[in-house]
Amino acid sequence: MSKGRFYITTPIYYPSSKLHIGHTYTTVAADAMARFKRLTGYDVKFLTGTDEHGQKIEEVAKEHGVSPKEYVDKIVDGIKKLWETMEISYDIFIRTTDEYHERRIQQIFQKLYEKGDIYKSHYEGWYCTPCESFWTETQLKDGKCPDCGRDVELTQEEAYFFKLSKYQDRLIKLFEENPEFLLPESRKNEMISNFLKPGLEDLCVSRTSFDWGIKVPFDEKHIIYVWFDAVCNYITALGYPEIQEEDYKKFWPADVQLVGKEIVRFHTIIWPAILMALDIPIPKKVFGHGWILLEGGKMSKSKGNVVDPVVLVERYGVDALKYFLLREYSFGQDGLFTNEVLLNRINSDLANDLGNLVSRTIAMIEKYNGGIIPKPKTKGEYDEDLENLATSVWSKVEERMNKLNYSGALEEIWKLVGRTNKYIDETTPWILAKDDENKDRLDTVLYNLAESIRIISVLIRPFMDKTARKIWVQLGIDEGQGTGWEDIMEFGKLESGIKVHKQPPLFPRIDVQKELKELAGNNKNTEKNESKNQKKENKKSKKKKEKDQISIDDFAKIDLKVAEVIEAKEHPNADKLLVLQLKVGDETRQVVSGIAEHYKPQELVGQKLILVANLKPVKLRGIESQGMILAASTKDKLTLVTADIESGTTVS
Ligand code: ME8
Repeated sequence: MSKGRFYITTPIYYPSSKLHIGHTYTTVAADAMARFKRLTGYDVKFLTGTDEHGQKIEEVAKEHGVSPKEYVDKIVDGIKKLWETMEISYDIFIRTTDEYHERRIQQIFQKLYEKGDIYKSHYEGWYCTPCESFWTETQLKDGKCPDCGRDVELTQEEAYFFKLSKYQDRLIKLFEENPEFLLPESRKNEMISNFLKPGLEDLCVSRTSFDWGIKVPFDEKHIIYVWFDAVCNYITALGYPEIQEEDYKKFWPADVQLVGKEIVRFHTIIWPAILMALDIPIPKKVFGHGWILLEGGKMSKSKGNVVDPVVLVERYGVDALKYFLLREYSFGQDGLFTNEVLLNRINSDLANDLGNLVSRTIAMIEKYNGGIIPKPKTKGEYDEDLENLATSVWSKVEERMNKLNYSGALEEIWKLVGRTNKYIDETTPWILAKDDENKDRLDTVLYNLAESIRIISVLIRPFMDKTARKIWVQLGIDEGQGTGWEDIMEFGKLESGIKVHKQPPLFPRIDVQKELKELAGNNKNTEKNESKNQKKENKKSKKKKEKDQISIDDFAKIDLKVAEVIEAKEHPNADKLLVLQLKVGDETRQVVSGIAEHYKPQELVGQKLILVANLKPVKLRGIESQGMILAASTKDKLTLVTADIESGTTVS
């Protein structure tokens, strides 16, 4: 009987041509949890997918000379293949370009607009394209994106806003009343002190300066902000808002949402606020895991310091890699990856501890009992200790897994691996085998070893499914013969009389020095390829730069005029905007400008500024702006360009 339902999600991945080991960390962790919950009797839904819209994708596709859809289609196939290689047992793979998702996002947007939680206004601020994030001037760090440290662009456009500020108090309450909502604890403090306490601003949720996204249903010039579209995947994948029976009803709210620490803000502030606005429940838990770092920082393609999971899987097998990732690092914290740490961990825990235990036991059953698992007979010292541990590990694993403490869960399992190895040394079967009088005791020892290995094989199923199955082959059992979770609460379930099958070692021992050299050689080849790629990229970007250059004719299209401020007032609906009346020769122009934080209205009267006079008029928060004035901006200061020349003069 099912213990209930369990919904777990990973973030949806940006279609990047090469996902690295850091990306696989989130899916490997989610996969182990999904398998664990299935094994322990839950009805599980495990969601992953791809986040395919946005400016970044549009730009990359352009560089490749293909349409964004052509570009993502190819890459998404590669991502699905990677998850196949990594044996990721997802139930749903959502693409944000799936027709059903796009339709449901429009329905959600419409719903919030009708409710008044989305409204039209004007955005003026900074945008980080690689992170697809909006930032205010004060949030920037040394003028760069505070998340990734890269350049940001000044963005000014008419846009729809989501009333995030309206949900500030409810969000603070959510954190206060649900200590388990965001884990680990340190991330919660970060969200409260960095974002919630300073005060939330409404969030810009539409863009007009590019096309690749889902159209705002009632204003097709706008596309929906990619993060709004992306976070809502967790519910559109279940049918919301169209089909609220079946999956949505059964699986929402999510039990656990796994995310990397850099996107916790989107998942614990913006995402719950959208859910509050929709009047639907908040996920039970968001876990912000740490980063896998290389010397020199976080892995990233632009830094060229990535580790390819496929290379590691080809050399050491998928189970070794999954085990390593979950055992070596504490899930909430950052951890440093080196080949040496990986190889040593495989050798010590997998080749030595587990691999040797299985091969020694099978070899002894072959040698001392003709390959047949004997019936246990004479009890002896050490048996009880082994049995007690073997039948209690499952509850410790459950406890650790429910806290997403993967490393701790594996540590508990390896206590049993170690105890069983020690049991061999204590009972010395090779000495018992020398004397027929000890045959009954030898039978018990061999049985207990095989039984303990059966229990270990079930315990490792969520983490290393293939290895568990390989152990069953060696023990001569099939799935269903003592391989379920409930079968490890009792010692003695393994049938006697079964024939064992010796197989090659589960994890061959690695010659670390030799392997390190080969991996370094591999890297050099990759570096060579990468430097080739870099050259290609440079060529491409040179071409792009050339393409980005404009001709004198293009420039001549811009009509710049000297304009004198004859009146300046605060905008009635926006703190950051001023409304200026400008004299341009004989004409008067009204311009709305985002300079209120830098200039007081009275300072401006009489100043002669440079106006882009032939810009199409737009309404900014309800007031028409007939042009734009030029300003130079440094990190935190904005200075208007002035000219002591008669108003109306053309600047060229
Ligand atoms: O963030 N170590 O997608 P993504 C650990 N599309 N985890 C890492 C990592 C590293 N070195 N590098 C990446 C996005 N990750 C958005 C999500 S969800 C509505 C939208 C993790 O492809 C990262 O933290 O950049 C994130 O959890 C996942 O890989 C996908 O990252």
